[in-house]
Amino acid sequence: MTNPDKAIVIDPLLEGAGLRVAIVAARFNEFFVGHLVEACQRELRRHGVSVNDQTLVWVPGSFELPMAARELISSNNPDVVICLGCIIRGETSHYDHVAAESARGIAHAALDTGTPVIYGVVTAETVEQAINRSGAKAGNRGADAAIAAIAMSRTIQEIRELSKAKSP
Ligand code: INI
Repeated sequence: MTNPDKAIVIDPLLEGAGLRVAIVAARFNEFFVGHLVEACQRELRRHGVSVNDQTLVWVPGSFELPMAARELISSNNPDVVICLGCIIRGETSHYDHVAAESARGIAHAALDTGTPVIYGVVTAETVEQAINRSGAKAGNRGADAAIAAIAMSRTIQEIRELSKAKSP
């Protein structure tokens, strides 16, 4: 029911039970991505996402993350897809192309399909930065991605409920 004195606020609890979550992980720099996957799965379970509701798909590199995310959405209809990868700068411009296309592709996958797609890709200038962002000094991007996935899927669900409640 609408209350004229109160703004409608959508700020859902991080409740994972019942959510169907697909993880797409890039094998390139697998040493780091493995740590992201483990932390992501642990965090999903900690928030109630059943192991039976989780799918894990490996792709060759971060460049391939968007295509697999889109395919999972069209064939499996998950509540959310989490993309995990690790891109480390080398001596050529390759890093820039892979980093730009994976970020752009992940954003488009979400915007074009209406299913949240979470960007859990570590982009690092050095191996040390990659170590720190995959579980050492600067947290773990995989765990952060799990939280973002639950938050976004619940938020999108609640926004959709809102528009249903408003329609005549
Ligand atoms: N893929 C990554 O995930 N991380 C990298 O650091 C990386 N570098 O630096 O090359 C990388 N390249 C592979 C790329 O993602 C594709 O798999 C490949 O180009 C085939 O399409």
